[in-house]
Amino acid sequence: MHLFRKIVFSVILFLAFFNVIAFSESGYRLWLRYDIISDPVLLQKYRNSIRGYIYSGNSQIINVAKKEIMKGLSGLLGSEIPEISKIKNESIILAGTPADSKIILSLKLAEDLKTTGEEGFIIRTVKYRKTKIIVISANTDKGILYGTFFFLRLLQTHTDISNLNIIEAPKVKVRILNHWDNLNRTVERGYAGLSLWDWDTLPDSLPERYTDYARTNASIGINGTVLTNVNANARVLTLEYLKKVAALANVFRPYGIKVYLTARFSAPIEIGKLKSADPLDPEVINWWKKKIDEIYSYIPDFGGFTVKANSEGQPGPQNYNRSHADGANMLADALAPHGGIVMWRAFVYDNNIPEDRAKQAYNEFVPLNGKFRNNVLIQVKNGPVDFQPREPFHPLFGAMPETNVMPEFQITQEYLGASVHLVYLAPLFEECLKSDTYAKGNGSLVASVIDGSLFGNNITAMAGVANTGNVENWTGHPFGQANWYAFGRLAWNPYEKSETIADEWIRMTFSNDSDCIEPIKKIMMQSRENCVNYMTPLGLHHIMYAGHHYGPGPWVNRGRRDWTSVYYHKADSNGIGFDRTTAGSDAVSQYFSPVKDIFNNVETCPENLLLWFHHLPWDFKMKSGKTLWEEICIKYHQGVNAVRQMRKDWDLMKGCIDSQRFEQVRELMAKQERDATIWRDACILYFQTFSRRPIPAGLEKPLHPLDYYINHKYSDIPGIK
Ligand code: GCV
Repeated sequence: MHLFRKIVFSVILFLAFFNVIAFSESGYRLWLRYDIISDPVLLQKYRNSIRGYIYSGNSQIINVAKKEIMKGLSGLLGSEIPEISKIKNESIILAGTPADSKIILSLKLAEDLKTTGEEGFIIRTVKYRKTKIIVISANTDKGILYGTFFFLRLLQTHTDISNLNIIEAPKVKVRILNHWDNLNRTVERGYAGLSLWDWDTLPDSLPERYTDYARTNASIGINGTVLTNVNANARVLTLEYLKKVAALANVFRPYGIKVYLTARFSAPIEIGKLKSADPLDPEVINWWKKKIDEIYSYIPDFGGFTVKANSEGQPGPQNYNRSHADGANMLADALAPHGGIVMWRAFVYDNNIPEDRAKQAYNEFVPLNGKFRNNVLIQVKNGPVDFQPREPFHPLFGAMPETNVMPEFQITQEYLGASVHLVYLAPLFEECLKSDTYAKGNGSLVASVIDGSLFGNNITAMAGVANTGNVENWTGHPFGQANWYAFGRLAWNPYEKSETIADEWIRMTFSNDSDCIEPIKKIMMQSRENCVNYMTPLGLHHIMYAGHHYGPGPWVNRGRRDWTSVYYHKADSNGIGFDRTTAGSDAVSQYFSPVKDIFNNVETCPENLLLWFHHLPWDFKMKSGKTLWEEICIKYHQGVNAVRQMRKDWDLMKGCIDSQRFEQVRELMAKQERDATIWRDACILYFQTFSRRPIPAGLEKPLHPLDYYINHKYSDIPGIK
């Protein structure tokens, strides 16, 4: 290294070790920060093990993998690591497919590579001549790219790399973000600024952020992105927009990411000037075929469509008395010759049907089991209502054995505090994925439905509604980044543990110091339960402020019945909760036994879902010995107290991370406590109008009367009007 650079580098290192300078960081780099390894002993070990790299192959993907290893190594090891052309005696990284590298071919990895498929990889320490080298190999260049990011993660998380033997392959084929982004750059349920896609300046202007978006996603294995809102605008399918979409696809392609769009079902009328959008009308069929051929002429690897049809006012096949299968199959047939897929959403419910909303998707879709084409997936939200802080898993998981079913998780925090509340969502995702559906007896986890292992599906997928926007740190709340990260990691491996994911993320995003990791992990791991407690404890759900869903609104009783809170909590002078037992709406019967029986029986129903399934008297005796009313009050208080504790715990993290992100989180936590308290007091006061019981002794009294909360406006919350 040049002497001057060496000196500068040593000074920085010295200052960093002694925490002399309060680094400030915007968060833009997410978990790909690649700052120098802070442990000098480990740094030296890594330097000794990596003296150069060779990447065989010459595709766009290999080129970006090479760029990444160069960037990653030079940052993490603090000096440029040379790309070399031949191995002499040094420790190096050798990356490539057996087809591209004779040395790798000679290593006889063929057996292991049989298990890694199109996107998996092997990372192995092998002896080559007289020295140890690290091999990253795969069947495809994409596998090499994923292996590269995985390897860098090992360094970022300070893992011992002296004897590596890693074989990885994704368990889910399509790992995809859904952007609810509109063409005018507003984002439905977006709390992090405007849409990332600047449609006005596309296709000519391609800012670096597009590439960083692709890099970031590739680093966690995300391989698809639906650019547009499911409440779709047909205009994105016009030539003007297809050129813009193609420009984005060109940026994303080298990172293994395909673009997808939302298809507005009435597009043949709106932009095709047809009279109908009937999926069985030959003119309509032909219009879509031509449109799809046109899309592929601009974007040869276009992924396909996500469709919201006959849901919340969106048009769909039922407008023509056709079924969801008729609609989905019509699009699927036109996409099939190009290898495209349809992700058809099952988020359907109708206020005119007097049936429990939680039952409607199952009722509509189960009769269609087996009627969808092979390239159709039914996209099912994790729970039967709508991304609540806690819901039981959706009964459609396991109920359509001859249909491809994929989950949709919400990364953006529509119902969990937007970009203000620190809520780590991986435990919520994990709770759903690890639920046992019993569809084929004990051990039929949701994860096994969606990875295709339970029913042997030909195609598998997992979607997450993105929380990204054009704010500097991408997600608004610095911890919102963890939810994006966790989604990607769980889509790659739905059996992964949320705690492991948190550990990785903290190390890469904040610090590898265990004094920082453990307290931050504790904050993250408890945060979802805290949120449930101060918003919707014991199975309460959908009692949010009408429209924006940020604050409490248990009193909401106007407008569409199935959008009111009173529809869901059913509080009255006798008690509270939605009776979905066999004696009530019978939603429990949509689950396989014994899940059905467990939920149905008040004695065995998990208390955290009690009021989801049961309407119970205020004096119902809980396991704690308290009455239901007392327990509700206690839970709301526990939620707020936990946020207070979290603030104290965070304050101790000063010095662990840069001052900018530290202060930002600190300020957000203050708001979170304020608004969690509003949730607590508003809900307790409102429910007290029915329970007519005192708030148990020892609990804080509400700060204001109920009216104050009913009239409260949330003026300082990004994305909330
Ligand atoms: C994109 C909920 C949200 C809507 C969203 C809808 C959906 O109802 O409030 O904003 O629309 O879900 O998932 O389609």
